[in-house]
Formats: sequence, C-alpha cells, structure tokens
Amino acid sequence: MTADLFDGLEAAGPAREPLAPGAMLLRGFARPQETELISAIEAITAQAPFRRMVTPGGHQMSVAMTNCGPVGWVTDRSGYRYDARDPDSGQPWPAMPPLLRQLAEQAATDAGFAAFAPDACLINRYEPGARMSLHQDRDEQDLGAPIVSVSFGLPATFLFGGLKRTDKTQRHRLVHGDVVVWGGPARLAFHGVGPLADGEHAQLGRQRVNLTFRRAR
Ligand code: MD3
Ligand code: FE
Repeated sequence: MTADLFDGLEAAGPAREPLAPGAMLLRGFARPQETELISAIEAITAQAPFRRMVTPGGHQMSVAMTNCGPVGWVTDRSGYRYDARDPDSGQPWPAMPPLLRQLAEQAATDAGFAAFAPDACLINRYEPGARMSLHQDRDEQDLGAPIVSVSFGLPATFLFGGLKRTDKTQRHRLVHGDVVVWGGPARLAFHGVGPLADGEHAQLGRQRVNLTFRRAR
C-alpha cells in the first residue's frame, strides 16, 4: 500500500520545496546523474585545481574554489571580480561541460526561470571546519538571472537571511544531490554556510562540493 503511494509521488517528479519567495529547493534533483556529474567535476579540478583565495581584506578563505565556463569568480587583494582566466595558470577556465550546464538550465526552468544561460560556474570545496560567512552575491551584471546551486558530498547547514545582514536567518540542511534555485526577491538575500561537520561520504569522502551557476556578464 505505502509502496503505491510512494510510486505515485515519484511519478510526479522530485519534490519542489519553496524556501522563500524566489527560492526553490529541488531535493535530490542531481542524484540520477551523480556519477557522471562527479566525473565531470574531477576533470575540471584536474585542469584548474581547488585553491584557497584571499579576500580584499587579506584573509584566506576556508573554502577552496575553482571555476568552469567562459568566466570564473575570483578574489584577491584588489577585489572580487569575474575573470576569463585562471589567475594561477594564466589559462582560460575549463569549459562548462554540457551535462552540468543542462542540469542548471533544467533546474531553473522547473523553478520558473525560463532561458537561464549561465556563463560561470563557481565550484566550492568545503573540508571539515570550512564555512562561508553571510554575504550577498552581487558581482553579476544581470541580477534578473537566478543562481542555481548544486550540493555534493557531506551535508551542510545553509543559512538564508533577508535583504539586510541583520535580518533573521533560516537554517536549511543541504545534502548530496540537492539543487536550489535562487532568483527574484531571493536573489540579493544574505546567505552563508555553517562550519562543515566532519564525516565520510560514500562518493566524495571528507568534503562537500558546491557548484553555483551564474549569469555574470
Ligand atoms: C542565495 N555558496 O558561492 S550555495 C557562493 O554552499 C555561495 O557554497 C554557498 O554562497 C555554498 O556564493 C551557498 C547557495 C546560494 C548561492 C547563491 C545565492 C544561495 C544564494 C545567491 C542569492 C541568494
Ligand atoms: Fe553566495
């Protein structure tokens, strides 16, 4: 009996869970293609390894980053920006694999944002203890485009606030395969990630990898 009820829910597609106006959680959306997606990420990080960048204030981030796509997000003592080249190698960032781009486009469409065409994919790696303090993403030219985030590996506590840094924050647990689309009134919300708890993930070991697809230019 319960099997039939669950079958019916699965036939309706993955759960869509609104977190706030403009923010839609697609629980497990990336799971069906997890193996191919993780292989694609490994190919990118072989070409453009994860590195811990320095903020304009001179602090080294606890999260290690790399990018794929026409442009990538970078930070150093001179500021935050999108750059067509990897500053460590001087080479263009690795291309955005069609599988990754299509996943982001489909998620955006399912969440109600048609014609999302990402030109940047920032890839964040959290090891135990790594965190990201509350911030807004506003280095992108087209704030009408959403950001699509994809989480793999260890679970994280995601903090989602309001348009002011001091607004109350909601906490959401994001796990392997979860996808969230952030647009409209959620696009400029403050957000962050709590310190990663240690653990062992079957596919990724002691880490969390998060991808954010953006329309930067
Ligand atoms: C809400 N990354 O790279 S993804 C970031 O898990 C970043 O690595 C976090 O924040 C991570 O900038 C969070 C979820 C996310 C991404 C962008 C957003 C939520 C957002 C932009 C606006 C509002
Ligand atoms: Fe962010």
